[in-house]
Amino acid sequence: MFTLDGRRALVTGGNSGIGFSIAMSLTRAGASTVIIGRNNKKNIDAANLLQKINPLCSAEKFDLSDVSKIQTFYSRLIKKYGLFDILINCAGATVRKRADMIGIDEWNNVINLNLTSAFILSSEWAKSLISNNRPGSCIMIISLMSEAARPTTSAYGVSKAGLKQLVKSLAVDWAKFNIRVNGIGPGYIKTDFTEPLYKNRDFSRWVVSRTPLGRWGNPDDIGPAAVFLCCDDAKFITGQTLFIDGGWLASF
Ligand code: GCO
Repeated sequence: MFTLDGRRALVTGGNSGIGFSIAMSLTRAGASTVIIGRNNKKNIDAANLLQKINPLCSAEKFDLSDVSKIQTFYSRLIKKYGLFDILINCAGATVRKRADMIGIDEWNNVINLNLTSAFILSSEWAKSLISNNRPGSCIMIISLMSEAARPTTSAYGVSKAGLKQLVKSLAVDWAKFNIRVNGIGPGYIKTDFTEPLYKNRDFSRWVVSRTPLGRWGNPDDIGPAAVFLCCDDAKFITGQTLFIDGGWLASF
């Protein structure tokens, strides 16, 4: 059960944190995984770790917020690696400022990377599968901020709420091609991304007391769910978002 033997996976934001945990889990389950990241050194370090499990794993440097270049980038990618059965959209950014302090460029940057790039890349990915009559599984990485707001999360939360609806829209559009689209909504997870949050003692204590399971999450809490959603045992699951949040959304 829960095998991804022989599958090819693409993970954006895959060189650290949640993306890397997912890349590792997919690879351990049998997939050959290509990660996309902006930082060359982090890409190489992550790819080295993945290659210890599967030598076919690899990393590609690309900035997904450059949305007009995604189409060309993706066609280059499939010429090099072949089609991808699995796509994980994990690349993301935030601007932690009160709404009236956010500049238009900062807003656009978050929406572009978190939402628009995921839409364009997923569309290119689906097109390549549809024209080759191949099934596929895509996962969007959402957030608690698609459901609830905290001060300083407006751009980020709007992008994630959009992404959660995109999961449903794409799932419905592509179901007839046996292309499934689901979301994973991580709770508060300790990564580079949340470092400013967990290094803040008051905030960190708030997370622990607010989370029924009583702790911050780790990236390793996320990877296995991606394996499950992508494998054939989940073949009737599409359009769903699974929150992995220690019970955060279930309590108030
Ligand atoms: C932020 C956000 C993120 C996540 C949170 C819950 O300020 O960057 O709140 O940290 O959304 O981890 O999913």
